[in-house]
Amino acid sequence: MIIFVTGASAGFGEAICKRFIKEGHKVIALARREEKLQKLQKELGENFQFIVSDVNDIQTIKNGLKNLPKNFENIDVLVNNAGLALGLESADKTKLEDWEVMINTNIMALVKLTHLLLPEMVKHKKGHIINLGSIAGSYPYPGANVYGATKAFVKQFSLNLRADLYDKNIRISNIEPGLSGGSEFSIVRFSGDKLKASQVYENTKPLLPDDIAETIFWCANLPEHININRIELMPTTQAPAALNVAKSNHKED
Ligand code: 8X3
Repeated sequence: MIIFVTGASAGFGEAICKRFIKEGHKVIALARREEKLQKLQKELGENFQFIVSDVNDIQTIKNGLKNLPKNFENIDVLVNNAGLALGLESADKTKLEDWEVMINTNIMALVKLTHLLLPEMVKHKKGHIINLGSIAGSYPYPGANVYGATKAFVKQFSLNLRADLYDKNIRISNIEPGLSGGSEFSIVRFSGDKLKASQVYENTKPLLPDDIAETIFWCANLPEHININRIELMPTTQAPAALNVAKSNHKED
């Protein structure tokens, strides 16, 4: 198979690339950081090809796809992995630019890449789009505001794609992880504050990039007549069970 992975230079993306390469598949990795991609190619060999681009820069991506070796045509699986959370502040204290960046990456880039690659998949009557959602798309929590909303979009977009494609042999899956460590996710969320990021995982056992890669690999390798619509996965140390109620000392009028 040929797998196109966005956000491929670290974390989930890197683990996904390695998982597929290990079984002899071909990977097209998309990321901005060229040195990281070059290093991965040295490690993983010629089955690992890459495109250096921002995930939103469709023209550069199109050119990159044209310049790949011939045997990297006809993408079987698109893994829309690139995404980020910025900040954990209450909605009234966030920066509008942070919201815009999350919407542009988590929604717009995913939509643009899907729009770019889906027609070819339909033409070949074969393809699988695997999106990286989040439990934040189903469960609200303080500070998730726009991040959670972008992931709710990804969930519903995935289900709606199924509605259009069920008779075209195209599979669509949304992978929705909970607390996940071992990636740059929290470092990015807290603007590079490594201490704050590490405290998120202190004294607990989060999911790791290899867990997500394994889930995606399984999903993509099931017999073609099986479509996994959604997978919600959490570490055993997490549960969706907090319903907060604010109390105040105000007397009733
Ligand atoms: C990552 C999971 O719980 O940080 O999307 O929102 S969470």
